[in-house]
Amino acid sequence: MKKRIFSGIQPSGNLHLGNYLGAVKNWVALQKEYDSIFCIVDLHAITVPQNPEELRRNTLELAKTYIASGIDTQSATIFVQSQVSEHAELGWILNTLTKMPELDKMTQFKDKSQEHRENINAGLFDYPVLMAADILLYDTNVVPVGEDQLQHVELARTLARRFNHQFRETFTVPEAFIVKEGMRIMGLDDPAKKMSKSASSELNYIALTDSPEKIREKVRRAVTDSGKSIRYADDKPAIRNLINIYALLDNAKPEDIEQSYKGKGYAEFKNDLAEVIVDFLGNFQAKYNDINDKDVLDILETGRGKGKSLAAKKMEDVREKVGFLQ
Ligand code: ATP
Ligand code: LTN
Repeated sequence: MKKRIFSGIQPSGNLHLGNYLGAVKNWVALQKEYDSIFCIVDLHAITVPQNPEELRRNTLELAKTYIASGIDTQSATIFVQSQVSEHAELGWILNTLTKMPELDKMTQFKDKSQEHRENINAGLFDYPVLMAADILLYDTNVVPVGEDQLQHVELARTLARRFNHQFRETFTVPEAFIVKEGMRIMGLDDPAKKMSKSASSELNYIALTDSPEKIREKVRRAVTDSGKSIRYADDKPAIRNLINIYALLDNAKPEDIEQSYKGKGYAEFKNDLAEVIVDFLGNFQAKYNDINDKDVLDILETGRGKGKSLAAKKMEDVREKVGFLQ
């Protein structure tokens, strides 16, 4: 039997190259080898305020993004988290096994509560427990995510073990899967911070929907390091990040790219990088625009059915073990 992967992204706005290179690209690479479930985590998205109409639109657009990126809708399952109510139910039970200090130390919570000072709600704090429920409901073996999610996967492992210990063997203990180069794509305007869709400046990220003109402008204006040469080195974080993006999109090794720009300047490198991105996103956007809403709704409906049947079975076992009347 194939091992299972499970991952998800929040439908909270335009995806950027960091999301694609850190997450979706790896899903596409892994989907043949694994039984794959890809979720659109709308329950997570509402931990920061969402406009209902936009949330609905973003949910459909994210499903399209998965498909246009190459997720095989015949073999993989794509579904919307809120349509399988077991996620919230298991989340509640896992809450009672989670200790406050385990959530208090989460970097994402610290960052997000800084960003949303006016709305530090209990859901934002509890976010990693719901994520653990997502993962554990499906006996997930492997969770492909960007590096920023490692702490959360670690909590899912802890909760699986804790539940198993307290109530007998129930959950598979999952492992994170992280690709080194894609693990953290940094902001184009600030290579010290990760590329983020909630960044304050548009120059931080390249959205998957950006036009060729916008891409060229953003790459041209991306910050660079001191010096003139194209070097792939830790003390050149800006160029290192740009080389990573180039290498991942071109399926090349960063060292080979460094080699081929020996003696050449930033301008030439940036021009070429912009064209690599324009090409890649041109292809992506053509596929995206080809997908119609009706097909996406059908795919999500099938996904809901598959998700529901797996999750319902798991929850029966959980309820029995916890001591709820069946
Ligand atoms: P925000 O920055 O607004 O919180 P986000 O861009 O981090 O949102 P998420 O929905 O939290 O988006 O992340 C979706 C997936 O993309 C996760 O697996 C995450 O690890 C990955 N990811 C996000 N940003 C990056 C990045 N800069 N580099 C690599 N992977 C990333
Ligand atoms: N927390 C993740 C999104 C997410 C997820 C998951 C990823 C929610 N549930 C389960 C993997 C598995 C994020 O912010 N990127």
